[in-house]
Amino acid sequence: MLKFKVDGMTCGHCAQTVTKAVEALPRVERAVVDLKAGEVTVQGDADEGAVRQAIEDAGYDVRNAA
Ligand SMILES: [Cu+2]
Repeated sequence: MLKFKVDGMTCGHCAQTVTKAVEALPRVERAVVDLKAGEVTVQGDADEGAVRQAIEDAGYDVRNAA
């Protein structure tokens, strides 16, 4: 499981965008966005760099692994 602190997610639409982008990656079982905490939890065996990149490409800032 991977966990990231992500800046810029403000609403349900953002959560949906990030969830879709991350779940499109290989070896991701599920992505869960916690809007209040500004966190994204990724279940599965995904590559950390690939997840980070997908979130950045979707337009959000990954601060660090939470
Ligand atoms: Cu939004």
